[in-house]
Amino acid sequence: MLEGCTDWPEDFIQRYRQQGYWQGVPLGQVLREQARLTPDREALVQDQRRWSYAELDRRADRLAAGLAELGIGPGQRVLVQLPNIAEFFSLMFALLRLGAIPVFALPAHREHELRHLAELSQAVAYVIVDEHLGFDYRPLARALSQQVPSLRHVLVAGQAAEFIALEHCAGVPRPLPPVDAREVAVLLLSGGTTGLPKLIPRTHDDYACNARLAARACGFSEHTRYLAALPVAHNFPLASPGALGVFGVGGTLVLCPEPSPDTAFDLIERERISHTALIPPLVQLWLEAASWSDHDLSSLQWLQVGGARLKAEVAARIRPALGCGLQQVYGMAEGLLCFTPLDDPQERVFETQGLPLTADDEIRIVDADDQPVAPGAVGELLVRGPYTLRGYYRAAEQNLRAFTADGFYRSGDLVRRLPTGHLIVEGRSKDVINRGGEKIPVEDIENLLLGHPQIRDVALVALADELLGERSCACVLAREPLPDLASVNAWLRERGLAAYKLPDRLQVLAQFPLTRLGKVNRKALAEQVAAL
Ligand code: AMP
Ligand code: DBH
Repeated sequence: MLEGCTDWPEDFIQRYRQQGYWQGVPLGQVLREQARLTPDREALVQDQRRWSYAELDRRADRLAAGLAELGIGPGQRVLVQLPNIAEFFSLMFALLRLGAIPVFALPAHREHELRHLAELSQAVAYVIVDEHLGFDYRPLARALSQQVPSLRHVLVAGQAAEFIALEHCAGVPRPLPPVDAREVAVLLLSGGTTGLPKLIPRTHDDYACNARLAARACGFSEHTRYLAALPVAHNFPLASPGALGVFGVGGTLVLCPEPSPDTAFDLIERERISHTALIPPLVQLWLEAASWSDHDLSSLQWLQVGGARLKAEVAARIRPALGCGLQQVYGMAEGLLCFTPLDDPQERVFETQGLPLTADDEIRIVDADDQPVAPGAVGELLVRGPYTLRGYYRAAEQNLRAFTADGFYRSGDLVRRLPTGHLIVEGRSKDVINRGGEKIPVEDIENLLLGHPQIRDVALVALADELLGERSCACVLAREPLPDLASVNAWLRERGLAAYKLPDRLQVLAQFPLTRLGKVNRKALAEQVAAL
């Protein structure tokens, strides 16, 4: 296995193979097989572009040959930062066929996150789009290639400037060395429990299992027309079941450039979309828009919602407003996926985050001493299974804390389990703010803010928010002249922080409430600030 990754123990490997979770088929081959079965069926649609399975397959092969000519090969990491465009998929399959490993950054990430990802992964190439939603990625690539010596190439979808145009990077397809399905296929980003994002190795075997079984749980078939409204670099629309789930059954993926109701409703109507996936704040936006829109949304069968807790009142409004069923999804890029079954009674769909995908997702719900809580009580969810990681990439020290000695991943989520096995997410123990599904690693932002000349000390806390569930408030002890939110956020932006991580509020205080041990009492602090 790739250096810096933790493999499953041999007895688990045998078991997951025997039980058919791991099928020994590399992800590049999944597309090949579908292209053989249904060459002319529409694989993906973006704007005016429509690629059949045969076309996607061919493009991936040509691009793989072009990348090989640049010297990109097995085991090398490539930092990929692309929005929802067709090239995301020709590139992903090209890399998978080469055995090269994409590291999927989100389009919203900026220099602060990207430098860290490039350095940690020692990426040899960085792939961007020229511009998306008014942001030009080329200056970012210039800065990054100067700062990170491992980066040898920058490839650009669109106008390449001094870099290599992705469309010119094509060669004559040739046989490539076989890819081992037990190897790492992709590196996904963790929402973070501490500090900067960690990298999650997902093998061909485990990620194919993830997508295939999720597609089954969601009723995907060759008739599925899935709208990717969330950024496809994220595990939810990428493989849970998302794009990979669609490609595995010969359905059609329709790419949406951004998730506003205007854009998405046009595509749902035009493309007769059957399934899509959203985070909770977008659900509320879509529900409002649907009440005055005259779009025909009648093709929509299922809306999957995950990433943060969905309020039951909002859940209940989905069918009346959008005319489709709701499926709740509780997932993590680290692995475990839970779905409410399609035939579950309404109250369980509204009130729970579903059942684990497989019988071999071993779930433990434990107290602070790692002891199982009483049935039905709230505790931290630990998980082990055929598609849940055993260790973060190059993170030996953090892994000691993030995993138990017997290989369970500590999710940091507080959950309880109903007698039916359904899980309900009640909160979290990890230091992350969940801003409507977008995860903000508290420690990383605090560390940055401590470098601000006017800030003596800082604690980033979550405040309740009607739309987002939570928003972030930077509580600071400050020097004169006292800083304000606009100037602090401008300062953070200059440091290249992704916009969704900027504090929503800044509160200057004279002192922090402390615990008896003298640490900042975050709970008391959040309550104090919420009451101001
Ligand atoms: P990430 O680490 O970015 O993959 O985010 C995964 C985390 O998102 C989980 O550990 C949960 O904290 C949160 N999450 C995902 N889906 C849900 C959901 N349906 N309800 C509540 N929290 C969720
Ligand atoms: O929040 C997540 O990371 C998430 C949510 C729903 C996820 O990774 C998934 C489904 O696969």
